[in-house]
Amino acid sequence: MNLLNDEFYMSLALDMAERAQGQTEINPVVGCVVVKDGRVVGMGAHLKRGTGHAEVHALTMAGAEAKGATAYVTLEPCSHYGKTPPCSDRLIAEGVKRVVVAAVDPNPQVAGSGIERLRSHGIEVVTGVLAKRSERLNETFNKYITTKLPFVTLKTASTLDGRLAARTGDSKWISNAAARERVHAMRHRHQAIMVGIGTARADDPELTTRTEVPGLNPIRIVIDSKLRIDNEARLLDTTLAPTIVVTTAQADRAHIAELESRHVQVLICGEGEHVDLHLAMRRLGELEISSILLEGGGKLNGAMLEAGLVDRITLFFAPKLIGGNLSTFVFDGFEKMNQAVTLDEVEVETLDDNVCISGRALYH
Ligand code: AOF
Ligand code: ZN
Repeated sequence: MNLLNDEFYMSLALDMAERAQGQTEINPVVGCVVVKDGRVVGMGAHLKRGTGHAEVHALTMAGAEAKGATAYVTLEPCSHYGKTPPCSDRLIAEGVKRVVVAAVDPNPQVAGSGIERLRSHGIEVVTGVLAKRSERLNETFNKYITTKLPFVTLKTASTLDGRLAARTGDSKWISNAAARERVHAMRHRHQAIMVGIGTARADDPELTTRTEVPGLNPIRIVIDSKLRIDNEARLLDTTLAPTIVVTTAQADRAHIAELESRHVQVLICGEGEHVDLHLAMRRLGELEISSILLEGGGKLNGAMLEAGLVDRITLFFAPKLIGGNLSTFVFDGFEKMNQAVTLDEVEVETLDDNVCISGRALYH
């Protein structure tokens, strides 16, 4: 990456976008670099929903230098009035000569119209520069803006034989320190974290982000069909982060009232024995939750997988064998191997002696 070309500046813009992952809520992460006569004259990133877009920050920094410059933007400049005015109009008004774009904005309100608008004003537009990297950074946004459903990343930390605890339930620790640190960074990057009631009762987790420097805590979601959550559970302390408990119409009314009095939001999703997970995802989407880190346990992992609701699978393996039957995925299983959920675009990484395997979930 030392050639002075479009990719050189675009990768700088992508680096900025990458560092803002986790802090833009339902908005995408976007970076922008403005270059004039061989010098960077402005840089910016979208940092918070409702505040300036990347282009606005970069153009403001560039000031008069923006005239005749090239702008590198990791996402197609917007063409609509959202919480902020259209970036394409601002680029036109500043007299930018050339715009280089990584990915097209899948938002139906934009979807190519930002690029069209620039071109119709005589601006040269180049698209697709490092597009894959930008699309990967915004995979949660890309799903949410087109479906209004949260993007679900299923994460497990298990032994090599796929167990998430010893047979007594002891699970501290399976993963090494590097893998655990990585999981906390994933919490920072997701808007919400979700567990089943089994895990909530067994581990009494806090589900906060504990990293070397402070990160953002995700909204905690507990799937609790029979409303068995303990009144003393740490998850009910909403001073740390908001908590949503998802249950069914069969749940005890007095218990619901008790949770609500502690500022826990209770969602009724389904009339039957179990939470209707499809409905739960729709309701969580309506609450503007665009990304969920699913941290199990085995039953909820199995149910979410079986329901086809998982988008990315990230599995951390420690080089240990423990036996027993506390598995990372508990469900009846598919009948034939060709029905298996497979991982697409697989990435493998070693973290000291642990291995992380990640990919997009593909259903057949
Ligand atoms: C850009 N540059 O930096 C971002 C863009 O409500 P608003 O005004 O913030 O608009 C949000 C939409 O704008 C979002 O859904 C996406 O389509 C686009 N985000 N566009 O040109 C940016 N963050
Ligand atoms: Zn914009």
